[in-house]
Amino acid sequence: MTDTLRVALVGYGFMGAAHSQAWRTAPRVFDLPRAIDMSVIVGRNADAVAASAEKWGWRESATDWRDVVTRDDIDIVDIVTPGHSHDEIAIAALKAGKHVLCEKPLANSVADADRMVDAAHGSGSVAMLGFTYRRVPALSRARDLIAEGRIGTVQQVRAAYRQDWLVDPEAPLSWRLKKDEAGAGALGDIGGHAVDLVQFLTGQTIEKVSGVIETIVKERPVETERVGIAGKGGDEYGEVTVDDLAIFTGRLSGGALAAFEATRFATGRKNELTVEISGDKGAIAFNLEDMNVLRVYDRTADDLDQGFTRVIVTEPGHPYLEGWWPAGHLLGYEHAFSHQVKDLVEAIADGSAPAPTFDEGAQVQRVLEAVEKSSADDARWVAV
Ligand code: SOE
Repeated sequence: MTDTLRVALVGYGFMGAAHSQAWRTAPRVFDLPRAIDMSVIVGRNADAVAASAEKWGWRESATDWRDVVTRDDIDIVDIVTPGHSHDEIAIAALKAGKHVLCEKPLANSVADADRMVDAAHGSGSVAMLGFTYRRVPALSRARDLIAEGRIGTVQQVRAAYRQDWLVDPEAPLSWRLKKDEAGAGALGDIGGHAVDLVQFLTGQTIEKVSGVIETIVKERPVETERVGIAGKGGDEYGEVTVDDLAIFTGRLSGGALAAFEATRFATGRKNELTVEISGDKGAIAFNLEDMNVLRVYDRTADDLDQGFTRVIVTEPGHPYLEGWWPAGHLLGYEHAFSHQVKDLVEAIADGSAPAPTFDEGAQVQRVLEAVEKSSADDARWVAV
């Protein structure tokens, strides 16, 4: 391996844009132990991927990931394709000795996820999963506070990821609404974030679940053009094969009960991810729509002074803030992707395993699959 890490990005949709920006920005903002070369971006449509290469700053473009992941001049394969192709691409890249960054979900099924875990274990390479919200500074800070015991014993958890981009029944049948490509609907796409965050923040795993998933609009216009996440539809209709909405309960390994919601039908909620962890000494609360803020409650404070404190997580001492702006100058959605690149590059340089690992990704898939099983059996409790 050279001192420069040469990156291949497989995929060029919404996540392709986010990851490209991070590969470009992270080395400019953070003092990384290795230089980055944005070597090649891969996609099936030659013209479209060439245009993305030009726009986002990749040196070349290619149409076949199989050729690219075995190239001698590539060190890292970053996978941002839909979930159904993650296992094949990641396993081939790991076999070829490459480090892998894979967007969530790890895979569309537990079986595929387990094969990826096996490939990662035997590889000697770094394999990291892109549950990027862990690297929003306010959430990284929340994790530290909980680990330090600031809220005491976790007694109750609420996590809800709410969007509304499918409320319109004419919103087209994009790949995110097809089980064979996306694996699951709201449950897998955004419920997975909620599950990962609760496990990350509490340091506990979800051991059993009970829940219901539902598809509200069962047929939609077939997508004719991909634009953003919603796309454009035509006159032909096709079946929606994933859930629109999931509501479930989980029992954490420490004993607390957690309430989860993942929906694309929360009218008016564009991309609201809320997490609240309540303990016997205090609580933390976070809302992605106000993502620089962490609300912290201290039950040990004087009775007359109690209340949630609105902490603005932009101090240079807060996680990841050392590279950015003076205190109080806010960060946004894209910054966590640069933090992800920073942690990946540092882990490659020092030979450590960056979280989330593929094992953690497979565990999230187990939780999601258990929710599907529970829903199919009248919300019975299902062990993970
Ligand atoms: C679409 O629902 C989506 O882009 C998810 O796929 C992402 O993981 C989430 O960050 C935002 O919403």
